[in-house]
Amino acid sequence: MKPLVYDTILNARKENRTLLALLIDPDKENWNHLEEVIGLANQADVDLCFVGGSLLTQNNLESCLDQIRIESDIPTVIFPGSIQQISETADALLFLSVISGRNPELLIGNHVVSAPLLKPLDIEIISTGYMIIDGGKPTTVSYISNTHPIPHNKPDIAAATALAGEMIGMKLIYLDCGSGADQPVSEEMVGRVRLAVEAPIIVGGGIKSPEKAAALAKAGADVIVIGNAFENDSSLIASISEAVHQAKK
Ligand code: 1GP
Repeated sequence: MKPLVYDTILNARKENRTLLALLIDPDKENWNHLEEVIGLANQADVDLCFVGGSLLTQNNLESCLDQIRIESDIPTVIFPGSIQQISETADALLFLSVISGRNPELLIGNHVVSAPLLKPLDIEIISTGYMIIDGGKPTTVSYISNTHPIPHNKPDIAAATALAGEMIGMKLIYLDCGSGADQPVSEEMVGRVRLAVEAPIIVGGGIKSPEKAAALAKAGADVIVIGNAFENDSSLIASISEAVHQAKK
């Protein structure tokens, strides 16, 4: 039996290791490329496979999860952009509350609608305080969420928001500049959030190099999430995986 995804992340945190998550947007991948990417992720010991997107216009979530399951043992985690993105084929689902924003639907409304649908499913639900950080340009998530991102240079706001999320009971904190952001979350912000909370911290959005991934891991990220950079250049999977896994050694 596979270990629970949350336990995997918590153990990494306790052992001072950072995990790498490959983000697959089921709308964007063409299937041949997906096979290659999953093969490279297997070889590079990628730890988690996040699946989802802020705006999915095709109905590919289920087939994408199926394909990953056939070709890999990497645990799959739904990173839902909407309440339509639910499937029992995944190992876990991030139950996201957009705590950086003040949109009641994304703080509790969608949760009320989706909780009864999730309850009967055999899937691990992980409550996650999701924080959208300004990454230099509007991203799909900042537009679709109808919220203001936390300014890039305001680590204190990020730390206070993460602390509030943890006090409310959220088990993970996710700092995200959004898919394809010009600049990722700063090391300073990750460091401030690290000092503020005990909960594991996920960092994503706009990370494109092994150096940046390693720097964010050293600053305190427990999981680094990368989508676009791997989609554009799958050879980065091996080098970024090594950089993330070695960062705290
Ligand atoms: C976005 O954190 C993810 O929600 C990953 O972003 O696609 O820019 O790597 P990228």
